[in-house]
Amino acid sequence: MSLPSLFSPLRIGRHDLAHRVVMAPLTRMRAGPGNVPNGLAATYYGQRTSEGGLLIAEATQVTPSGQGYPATPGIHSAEQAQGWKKVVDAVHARGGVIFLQLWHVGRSSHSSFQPGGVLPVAPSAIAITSLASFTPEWKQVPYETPRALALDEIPALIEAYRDGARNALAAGFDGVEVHGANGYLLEQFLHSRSNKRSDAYGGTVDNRARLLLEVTQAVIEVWGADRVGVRLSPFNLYGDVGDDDPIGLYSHVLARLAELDLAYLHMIVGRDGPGFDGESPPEIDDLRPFWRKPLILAGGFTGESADAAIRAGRADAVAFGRQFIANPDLPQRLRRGAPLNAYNRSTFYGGGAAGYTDYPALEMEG
Ligand code: 8OZ
Repeated sequence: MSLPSLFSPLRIGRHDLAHRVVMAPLTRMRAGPGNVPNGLAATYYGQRTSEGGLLIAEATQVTPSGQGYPATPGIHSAEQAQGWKKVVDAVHARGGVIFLQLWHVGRSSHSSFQPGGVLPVAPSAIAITSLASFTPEWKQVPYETPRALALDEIPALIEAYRDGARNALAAGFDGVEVHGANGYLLEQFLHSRSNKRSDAYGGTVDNRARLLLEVTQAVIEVWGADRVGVRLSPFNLYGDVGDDDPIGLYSHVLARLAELDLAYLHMIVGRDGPGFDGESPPEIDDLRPFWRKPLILAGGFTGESADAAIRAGRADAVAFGRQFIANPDLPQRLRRGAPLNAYNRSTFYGGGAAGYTDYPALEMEG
């Protein structure tokens, strides 16, 4: 089994990749005190590095108010940037390319995470009702009704992403990915179900896309467009988002992002959120005409289906999540057609080395 399309080189922006098996950004909730990535994180990412392979580091809050889960890493303090530098060094030592995913959860938070214990912020004062929130103590509680951001608060939010982008640059990353997916802040602004604003950031698709585009522009000013990617989940409903007309919205978003000359666009094919096991909606391919630069797809692919998607021009690279958790040497295994380790969902979030750095690699063959 050789999977020739998956194992062909690809240039994304400023970087040459040796193959197209990408490690998806994966929340693991194992950061240390101060939400600093610890030594285990350096081991974990180092283990998952292949020569010329792209890793997208887990969603990382750009500001304290952007946190909504326990022990997720940040990129707003010098200590966090130092912790990330150890991760980056471990990946570079093995010849890998690593981007950091810049994150703000918006209303998917709880006042117990917020500085001063205030309510989380959102485009509109609409609570998530289909899910429970975490607290910093790992309790599950109902989501609160968030506070709608005032128009004059939005520039500071954009500056938080810019600062996070600067800190990621100082930590030595190779690029950054703007998290515009999975029901978090930027998707709350994009989708009609969560954005009921009547100012310049709500209403028309132009207005709902404005914050994503302004944040992406600010990040580009730090990094250059050829080291910036954007992740979207056009059909996502997780986190009580969802759009009345996803093709109308995202054809606009992609056309506008295309003007920015990004390194890549990264789209999740599924309808659901973290860990979905469903079928890909065929509509994702309806968006392909609006994006001709490198496209990464993610969501339930196998080596074979990834290779076929690339061969068919549906994608240029494919990101793997759960399989990468359980298989530190996933690219080598896929290339050889080797069996995969099964993943253990109970150790996805929180804890230490178990289910994090103790999945075995294939024994090296002579
Ligand atoms: C799983 C648990 C918490 C957050 C995402 C950042 O889905 C996440 C996430 C995943 O994008």
